[in-house]
Amino acid sequence: MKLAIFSDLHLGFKEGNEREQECFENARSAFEIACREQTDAILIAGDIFDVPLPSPETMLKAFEIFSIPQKQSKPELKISVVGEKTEKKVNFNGLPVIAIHGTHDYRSIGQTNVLELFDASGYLVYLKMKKAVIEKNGETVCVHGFSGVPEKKSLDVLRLWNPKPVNGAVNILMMHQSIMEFLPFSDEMIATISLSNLPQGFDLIVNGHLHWSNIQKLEGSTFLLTGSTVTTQMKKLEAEKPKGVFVFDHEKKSLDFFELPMQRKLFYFKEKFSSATSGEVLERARTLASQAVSDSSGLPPMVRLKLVGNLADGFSSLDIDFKELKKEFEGRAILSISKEFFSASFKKKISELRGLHASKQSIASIGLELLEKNLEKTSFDKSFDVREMFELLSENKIDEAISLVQKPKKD
Ligand SMILES: [Mn+2]
Repeated sequence: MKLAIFSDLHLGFKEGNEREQECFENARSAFEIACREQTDAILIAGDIFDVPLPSPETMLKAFEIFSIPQKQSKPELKISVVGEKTEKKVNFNGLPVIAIHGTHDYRSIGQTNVLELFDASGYLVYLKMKKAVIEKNGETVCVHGFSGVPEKKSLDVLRLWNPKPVNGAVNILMMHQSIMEFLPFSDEMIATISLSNLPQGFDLIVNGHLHWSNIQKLEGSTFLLTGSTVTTQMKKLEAEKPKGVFVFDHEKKSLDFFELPMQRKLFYFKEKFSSATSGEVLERARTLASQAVSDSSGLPPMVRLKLVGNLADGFSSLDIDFKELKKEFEGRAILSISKEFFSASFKKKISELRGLHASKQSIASIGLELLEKNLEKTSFDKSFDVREMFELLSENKIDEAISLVQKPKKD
């Protein structure tokens, strides 16, 4: 059995913007690759839609795109959806699509989401804490669908659901969550699941949500980040990897990647300046944008310019206006430019810090100085021995510090 896998189509992304067709064109290409590669089913790991309530315009285009696999000849296979206490045989047309919801197309419990609508219309098989059992010529693939849940609760919910691989089948877990190892910092609002928390015994774990693709070998398993089919954020990681479709071969347990044709390229530049004039910054931005334009064919590229550093005396960040530059590249590139230049006062603070560093004061003496400075502003000023107070505080002797405040100064 061959399964096409992709994710995060974000249909409706940038509605009303010059990029509004891109999500649909890329989604169309992804479905066409799945058909061309003669796969037996398509798996989509969430965020089919960009918003929970897509506009009728988006819905119409989505139905047109989802009718592409429906026109394929029906593969010789049987699908049933199995829940904790339920089992339902699925009737489908053409090439079946099996999907979970993500974060963008998620609606609260009790509200109907768009995927349920597409499921009821026979366009896809929607899994929410359920598994799809696919059987073909005596072979079975089980797709366990863990639809997106809020990150803070995701580890708890995953443990509660506790998916178990089915014996004698090739097991795929499909999810849509942040994974700690792929984030630059730790925050339980953003991720609670780490690779080590993932359940054992699955041949392949497919995750949507993060928009760049990646394959990582785990013990006895493969962890696949599908990436999105459309670039939604001009991030460095998204610039490095092309968008596409993975094809999983259940016998070889292999993954092949097929790039989407005609995808808009993203160029990411981080440029550091030192004592630059506003003219020099603008000229460099122009050169980089021109370079991106000449290095791409097809759709005008997205160019992300991150300009940092400091400016020459007498120049301020406010002097640099990219309006003209953006106009100059209209129709040739989509520019997104950010500037982070140190201002004079910020530079002064840095030089003060450098001065402190150069004077080689110990952390304790810097702390004592700060405490003295802060006390000067209070009524406690000079009412007790500051050094003694600092020592008590640094040793966490809070009660003694309080009694020091209460008793008069010795000298
Ligand atoms: Mn997404």
